[in-house]
Amino acid sequence: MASEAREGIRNVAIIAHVDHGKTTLVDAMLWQSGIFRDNESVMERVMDSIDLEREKGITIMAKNTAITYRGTRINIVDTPGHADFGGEVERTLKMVDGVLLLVDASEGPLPQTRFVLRKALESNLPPIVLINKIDRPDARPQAVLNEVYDLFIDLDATEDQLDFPVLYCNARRGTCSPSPGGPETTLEPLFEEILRSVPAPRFDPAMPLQLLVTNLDWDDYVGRLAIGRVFNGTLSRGQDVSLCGRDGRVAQIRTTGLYGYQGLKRVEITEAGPGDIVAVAGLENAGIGETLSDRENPQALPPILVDEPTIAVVIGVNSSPAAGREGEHVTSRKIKERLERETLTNVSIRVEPTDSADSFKVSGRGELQLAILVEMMRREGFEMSVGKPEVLSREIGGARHEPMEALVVDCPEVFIGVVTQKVGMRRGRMTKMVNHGTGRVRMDFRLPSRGLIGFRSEFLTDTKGTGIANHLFDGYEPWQGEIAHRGTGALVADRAGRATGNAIEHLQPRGELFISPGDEVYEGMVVGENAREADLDVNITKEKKLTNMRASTADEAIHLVPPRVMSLEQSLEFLAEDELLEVTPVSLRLRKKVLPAVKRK
Ligand SMILES: Nc1nc2c(ncn2[C@@H]2O[C@H](COP(=O)(O)OP(=O)(O)OP(=O)(O)O)[C@@H](O)[C@H]2O)c(=O)[nH]1
Ligand SMILES: [Mg+2]
Repeated sequence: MASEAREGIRNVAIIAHVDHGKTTLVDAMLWQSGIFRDNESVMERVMDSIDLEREKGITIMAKNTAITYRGTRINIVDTPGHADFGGEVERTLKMVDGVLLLVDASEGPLPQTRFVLRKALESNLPPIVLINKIDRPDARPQAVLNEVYDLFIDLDATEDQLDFPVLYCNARRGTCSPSPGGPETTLEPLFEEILRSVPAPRFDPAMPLQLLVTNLDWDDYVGRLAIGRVFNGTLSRGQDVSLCGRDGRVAQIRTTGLYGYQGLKRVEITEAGPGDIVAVAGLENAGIGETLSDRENPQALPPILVDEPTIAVVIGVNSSPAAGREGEHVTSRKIKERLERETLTNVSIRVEPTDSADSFKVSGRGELQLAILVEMMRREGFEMSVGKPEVLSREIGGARHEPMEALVVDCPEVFIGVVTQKVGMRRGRMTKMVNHGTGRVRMDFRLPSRGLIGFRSEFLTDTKGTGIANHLFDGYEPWQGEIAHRGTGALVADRAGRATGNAIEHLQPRGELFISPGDEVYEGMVVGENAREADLDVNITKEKKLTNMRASTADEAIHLVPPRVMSLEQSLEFLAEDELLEVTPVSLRLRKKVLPAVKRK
């Protein structure tokens, strides 16, 4: 039993629904702790340090930082809010003794608020509730606080847990207040509250060293770094230790470096004790969920369990005629190695072999998570082919069950009809509808995860970009029946060559094209979407017939509709069963699995 407290340290995680302001709050906490010089230029959302995070404006990986407030070191872990990265949040919670739960003052609790709060309450972590973005003109802090109480009650919070402290924040300005509309000050009340209501780390002095690896990082000088929290005992630089694997094996290792955090920097330290969050070098083979322990008396901590994956794609070698021209890593061996490396750092991703030695089944928490992995690989120089995302069904009691989602839609009243109709077509049921009286409504649905594939882009079109849709995995239910996917066929190139303006002009009444004149195509490549249900083989390389009669110049001008350019996620959503997405560092091409037209008939 843990029996002593290590004063002088507090470990907190910041959790919330996507975009509610976690990373922005960390900025303000860093500034006010005096980590940066007054005139230092620091980019916004500085913790979102990965290129893709900055491009997409979302946090993908949990990251830690540390500040010192009145002599106490506060380790802060910023977590991603998007549901697909829920695995990051789950394991982050292992490192901390309390959480800051942020809730947008206008949007209120959303599906991921529920997910992260449930995980925090299950782990008995005391929450500090921060109603953020109180500067929003549509802020409704009092109502949102009531919704937060309801959520706590709904999650069976104990009396103690219901007694949470609340602060009202403007993370962008770095201010907070004890009451809505009250006087705003610096974040000092927040720092004080952390000291008061987050307990100091507790440990058992009789136990040997135990450090749980919860994250991995890379340093160009020292190589792989295992990041985790020391639960018991002490660890010094260059110490001989045991690494207890998830499979029960114990390896003997010598650590070569030990680092703590100070603001955004990693700093060398000589020793770490209970409650410290540190990075350790020298553990080339360490994986997430493993325990670093005493050399003589190794004692593993309970392994990290995260929710099961719900969606899978098949990733294989690029077998198109254009393969090998744009990428550096093209072999199945390279792809396999890369995918396996991913599973070491990302516990919610699984990789399994398939019938073919050239492709692998990769499972994860959602389309975005899988799309991000593919995007990272293409930036590293990989070429690959990716199949249509499929949900993972399960046998339960002899019957086929499928994953379900809770879907929360917020949109203007006028779109109630179209949204309920579209969700209905995807076998969704409305469970609740709240009219805020502001012209917008909030609708809760429950539908099969399958029904969400391709939903987002359609939803945005249907609500003219004004709707907000959020979803969260919500258990399994018996197979809900067929769901029609894409109601349209593909326009498929029937020969190799270069697309011509002439051919595009003649084909564009048939559907929407994805390519421009001069683009290279191959037989079996999908060049557009057919307005009709069936696929149509087309000659996209046809030159204009030369006639004896010169038409007037005005007649010659061709009118081309700009092609539809789809992102990686949109392309994955578009894919039909018999199609693949060809991904290279330069291009995304849709294609038929079977390329020759004669073999597809
Ligand atoms: N008006 C206003 N905007 C805010 C406030 N806090 C954050 N924002 C904005 O909200 C957006 C999202 O902020 P982030 O800090 O990236 O949110 P996050 O919770 O880290 O998002 P994920 O990590 O992707 O879940 C940014 O455009 C911020 O500038 C606030 O107090 N007021
Ligand atoms: Mg963030």
